[in-house]
Amino acid sequence: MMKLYWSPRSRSFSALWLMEETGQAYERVLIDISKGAQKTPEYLAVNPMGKVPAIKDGETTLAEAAAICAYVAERYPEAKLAPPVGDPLRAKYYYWLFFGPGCMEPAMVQVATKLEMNPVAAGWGEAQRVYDVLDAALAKGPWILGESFSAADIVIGSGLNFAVRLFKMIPARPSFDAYIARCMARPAFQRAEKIAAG
Ligand SMILES: N[C@@H](CCC(=O)N[C@@H](CS)C(=O)NCC(=O)O)C(=O)O
Repeated sequence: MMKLYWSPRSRSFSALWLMEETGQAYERVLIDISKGAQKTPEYLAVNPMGKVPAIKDGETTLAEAAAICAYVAERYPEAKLAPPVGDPLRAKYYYWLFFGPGCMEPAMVQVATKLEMNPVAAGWGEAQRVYDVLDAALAKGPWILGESFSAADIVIGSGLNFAVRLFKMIPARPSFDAYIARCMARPAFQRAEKIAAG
């Protein structure tokens, strides 16, 4: 059974939501980051970055929420969390999986810390443009790839839920609010929220 290392009220939420979407049994291992459990030698052997989430599948360990989304989606194809290889949607699926940690997350941190960056040097450019691009992509919906929900929605939906709804780090927009509401309506999201609340 796959193990998920997680901590309440953290970025582990996306991995919890993901595992709940698979419908597969998994074991949750609490790594309480408020108590420093992420820096023990045992946990650093799982994720040398000392961050949650991480997973263990047999002898394989993996961290980074978006990488976990990509891996688990392929591990459990019956959950239909990724367009199959050869499907034209696969390109956009990769785009949004990488857009999360590559553009959305650093833009959020930049806005929260009021850090001035040269937009040409910053890989995510300008935070405003990141939100405009997301806004345009989500305007139609219901999901980031259109009709089909995928693990990319777990990456993008968790990020927007965190930045817009929970921490109000970036201004709400109608497309963001509607998308977050659709994510929140999913039973797997609701189960993950219950677990993540600790
Ligand atoms: N890039 C990582 C970030 C994970 C991360 O920052 N996790 C935070 C919790 S939200 C953490 O483990 N912090 C504990 C620490 O840094 O000591 C991912 O996307 O999974």
